[in-house]
Amino acid sequence: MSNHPLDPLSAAELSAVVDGLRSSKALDHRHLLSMVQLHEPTKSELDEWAAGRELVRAALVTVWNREAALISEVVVSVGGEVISWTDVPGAQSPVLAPEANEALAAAKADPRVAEALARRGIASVDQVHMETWPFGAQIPAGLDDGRRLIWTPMWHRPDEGSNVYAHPIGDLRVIVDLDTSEVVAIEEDSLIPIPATPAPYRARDTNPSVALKPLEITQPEGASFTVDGWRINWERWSFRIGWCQREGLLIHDVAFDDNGTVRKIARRMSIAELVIPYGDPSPGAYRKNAFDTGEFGLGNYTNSLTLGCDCLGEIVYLDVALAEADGSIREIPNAICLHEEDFGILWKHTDELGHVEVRRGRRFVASSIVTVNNYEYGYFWYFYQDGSIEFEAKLTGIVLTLAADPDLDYPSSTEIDPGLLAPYHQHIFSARLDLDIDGVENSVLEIDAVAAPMGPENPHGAAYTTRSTLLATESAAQRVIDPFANRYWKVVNPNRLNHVGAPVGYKLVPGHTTYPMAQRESVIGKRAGFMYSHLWVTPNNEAEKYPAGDYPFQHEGGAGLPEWTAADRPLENTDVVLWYTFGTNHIPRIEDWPVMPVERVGFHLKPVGFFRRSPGNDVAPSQPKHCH
Ligand SMILES: [Cu+2]
Repeated sequence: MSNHPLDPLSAAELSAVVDGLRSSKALDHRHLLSMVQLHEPTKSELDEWAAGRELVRAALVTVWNREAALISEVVVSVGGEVISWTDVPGAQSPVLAPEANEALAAAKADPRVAEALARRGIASVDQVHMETWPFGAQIPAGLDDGRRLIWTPMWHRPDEGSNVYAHPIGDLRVIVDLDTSEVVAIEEDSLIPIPATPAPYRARDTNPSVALKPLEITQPEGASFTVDGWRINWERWSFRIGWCQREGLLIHDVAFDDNGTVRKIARRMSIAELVIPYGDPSPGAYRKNAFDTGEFGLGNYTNSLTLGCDCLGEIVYLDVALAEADGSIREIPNAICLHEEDFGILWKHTDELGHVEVRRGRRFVASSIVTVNNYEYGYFWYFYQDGSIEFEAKLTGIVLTLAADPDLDYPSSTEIDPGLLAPYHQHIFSARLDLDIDGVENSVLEIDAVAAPMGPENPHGAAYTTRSTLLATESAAQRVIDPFANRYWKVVNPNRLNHVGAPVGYKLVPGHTTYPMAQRESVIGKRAGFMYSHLWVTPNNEAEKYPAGDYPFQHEGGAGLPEWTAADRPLENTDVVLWYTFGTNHIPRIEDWPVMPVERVGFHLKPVGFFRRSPGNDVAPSQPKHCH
């Protein structure tokens, strides 16, 4: 049994939940498990639990009835007792692995597909890599009758171990009904040559020769953090690691020990959605607008990490477990990597007498990597000795590819090898940040730097000040970045003043980000409406977890943040949640091929008036043998 209500569900608990559902006869051959997540306690339930009240630990099981085309949300205790059953009419299940496999098998078994491949010089469907993609755009006329459909981009695999993405089959796609595994359409365009330039990247094939001397990270006295179940203590930080089949890595209950006073900073932080809109209108590209979190369950694709490769140094790994759609339990060893790393100097000053003070900085890293088809996403949470927190997504893997019709122009793609295109696209993340700065009641301010025109207020022309605007309602709190104004957003606790009488706070500092290129009235624009503001603020509601709604698959759009915030709830001095949209506009480079070097996007959370001094000044100097 678990020792904390926020611990991820263990393999044993998941088994008991599935067994309980089966023995209650609630589940039969018609059902698949879309998602099994911890039924997270609310803030008040957690407070009651901390005060000694008993709390029923339970799973939230999303069940898909394939015959009735019905989603049900079922709360099942980890003892296997069904607590509640709620149907969600109209909701559609994300793509589930058994369905995807059956759909691929149906596509590959269809003789028309084999014939079409033969016309392209491919003798066997075994030499073809097909993927199942949701319709991220209009479903073809005649097929748009509410069925759950996927389509199959495909690539030729000339040899075992070939990089298939070098060989897209640009003129053939199969559309399959996910629930019945019926091939409902084969889309065959006029022949486009299959790009032929191989793009190997396995060491076996490339014999890479650029090598450096060994770099060993050793911590002879051990690491400076402790892991107690899922709770981490490092330096003055404490927090809990969470994990979920949908969002993957989560962070709970972040606090900082400020000279003996443990001060709350965040209750729950996650990357609640990731959507990748594609910008090439070509037949093989325009529908590739996938919600990797909401339509697939990002956590399902979590890698098992390896020491010395994925992570270096004194590592502690955490294992996770998940329930597959058929109710079997899968464990992922080494799913989450915990370690600390040197991060250069924390601060330094040489004074007028020549005296030097310098501190080396270190950071704690909690990370996890997923592989979703062609792409890898690393989620890295960093905790620093100056009281700041950073999230960084590391994007790597292989860009999606298209075959070029020699008679056409492709203004929305990069040609990376002759006839081989990488379409323009954006990776857009949504962070859900339930911050609790010294308590749950907080307000959010937007801070802009502003310069007055030359005149009595600005006689020398160089004066500037800051303008602080309270984001008092949900409609007022839908904001975009403004680098020219050095804009940031500050979460303050108006009930807690610092030593100079200002409310204590943390600021959200935007990093590199992007703005959606898809039109708002497009299918993806409607479905991912959250993309059109970098910041949203909502009053905390534990039922509001996913910015594009709980069920984005084939959704008509408008769900999630646009829907909730239409209520225009007040936000002042209340329990607020910040939603930060960030990402990158990926105009593929030839140098992103064949495997893209890591691209980084993210944001910082930094204390502003939260501490009395820089917490970095409490950091002791390095020992002399380590600092000559
Ligand atoms: Cu990309």
